[in-house]
Amino acid sequence: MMKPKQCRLIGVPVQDGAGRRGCEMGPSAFRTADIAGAIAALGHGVSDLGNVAPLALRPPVHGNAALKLLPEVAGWTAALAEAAYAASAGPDALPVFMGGDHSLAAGTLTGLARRAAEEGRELFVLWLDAHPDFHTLDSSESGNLHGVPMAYATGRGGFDGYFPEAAVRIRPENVCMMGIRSVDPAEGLALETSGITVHDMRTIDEYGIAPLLRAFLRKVADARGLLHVSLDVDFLDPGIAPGVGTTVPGGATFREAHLVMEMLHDSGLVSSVDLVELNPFLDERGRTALLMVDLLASLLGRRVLDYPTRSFRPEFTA
Ligand code: B3U
Ligand code: MN
Ligand code: MN
Repeated sequence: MMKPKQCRLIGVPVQDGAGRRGCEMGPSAFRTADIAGAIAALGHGVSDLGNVAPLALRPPVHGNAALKLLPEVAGWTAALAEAAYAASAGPDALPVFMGGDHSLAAGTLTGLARRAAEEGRELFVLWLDAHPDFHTLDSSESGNLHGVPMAYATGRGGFDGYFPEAAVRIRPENVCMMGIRSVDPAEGLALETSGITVHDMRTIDEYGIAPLLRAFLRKVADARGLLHVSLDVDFLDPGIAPGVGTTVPGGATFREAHLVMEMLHDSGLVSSVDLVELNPFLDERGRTALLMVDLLASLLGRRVLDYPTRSFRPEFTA
């Protein structure tokens, strides 16, 4: 069970890492969907720290001519690493980063890893996404930098001099990806030997999402780790979450996604969250923003049934 938290909302209106414009409207859509009210209704503290602004950096021109807006994304990364470090201070802190495209995770992951190391803990990451975002600056073909944050945060080479130097890298063995169903060849090759746990949709179909997640949560608990959840809208099936620039068929269902969030709540392990890739310009009457807020609410303890019939669950009767 999750204890009452001090939730800190941080808007990250970055769209420079995505191939389509619109993610800069994400933080406004989350606020319009009353993300703060949903959190407060669950008994947690909530404060809105406003939006982060990027630093102005001038990294050298990179040899990969496809890369788009590298100085801008590097500037966001530097600002976010500091913001994430600051917002994660205190035993009950739970920062929620409202994106913004997924390039923001380059900053949040490294800032949170630094915080964890300072507390003598390790950061674990549950990466819920259709994509692994495991490109290096050299291997990206689209040039969209929302495709690189996991490579950067786990210390893959080639970022030196272009992105801010990361004080602490995340151990690939501490990362679990779920929902993966769109992987470029260079990413697939690198993932294979990376040590990252990758549960693609085929694995989820075959085993069910619950036992896969349960195994990872046990690992986090055994290590007394901190757990960051990075939720990309395209983890979800486009049929329920159309408000995203990169729709990939065959995503997580409404039921799978809520179950993940409920299990995360029950684990009591989550210490920070990214909500990324929401593109309100492509959404239908706010339904994707509202669904993302509902998923966050499940993660923070909202439940449908709250009486003893829940004990029919096997782990209660065994
Ligand atoms: N791997 C592709 C596609 C992609 C990655 N992340 C998103 N799309 N959202 C790329 O562009 O690097
Ligand atoms: Mn992503
Ligand atoms: Mn994605």
